[in-house]
Amino acid sequence: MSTIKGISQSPVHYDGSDLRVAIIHARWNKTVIEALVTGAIAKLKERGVKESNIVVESVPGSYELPWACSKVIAGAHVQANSNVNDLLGGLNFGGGGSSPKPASTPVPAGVVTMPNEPFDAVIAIGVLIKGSTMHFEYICDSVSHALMKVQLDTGVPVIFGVLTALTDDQALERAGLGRGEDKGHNHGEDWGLAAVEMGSHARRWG
Ligand code: DLZ
Repeated sequence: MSTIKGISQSPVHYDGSDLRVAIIHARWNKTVIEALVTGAIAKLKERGVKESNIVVESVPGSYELPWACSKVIAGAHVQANSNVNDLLGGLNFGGGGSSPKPASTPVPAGVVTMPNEPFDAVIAIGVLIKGSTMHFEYICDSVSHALMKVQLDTGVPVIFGVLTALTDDQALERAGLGRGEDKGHNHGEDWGLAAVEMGSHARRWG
């Protein structure tokens, strides 16, 4: 059965060639995170955002995303890799393997100091998958509220790239990695487009 759900395309083609965008991603549930970050970067670049204006940083889990977004927006002394290819190669989960758990300290491939220029938008990417305790509910609730607070407090749009999935399959399908015939849709792509649109709005609306 077809669905009526989903975002409709904007009538305006937003140009990202002048925008700076940060992607902050959690390292829990690596396979899904990698696909989402890759999808977001692909759409940022498709809309003209320059590689040198895309900064990717990671934190252990989704719970850390609001603090990291807030610090990155404030221009804290974070380090960023020199280009997106380094970053993609170095989404940097350490080790390899298929463990859904967070990996060890990121490898600092091509690290440079992030220029202290403002970001037009930040994309916070995490994948929360429900377990057998209440942990999931608490993290979903606090992270979604805190990310909203960060964007309202700072005035910088924060794109809500946090999947809150009840099952592994739900998470995989929302990253275009579904195990069935229908692979699903990569929501990271939507978040990349949303960042360009909201970054453009932020420029116009101040
Ligand atoms: C602890 C935890 C659990 C159980 N599940 C997830 C998850 O599914 N996705 C995710 O991004 N993070 C998870 N975490 C880690 C927390 O977000 C956080 O990193 C730790 O509680 C440390 O503050």
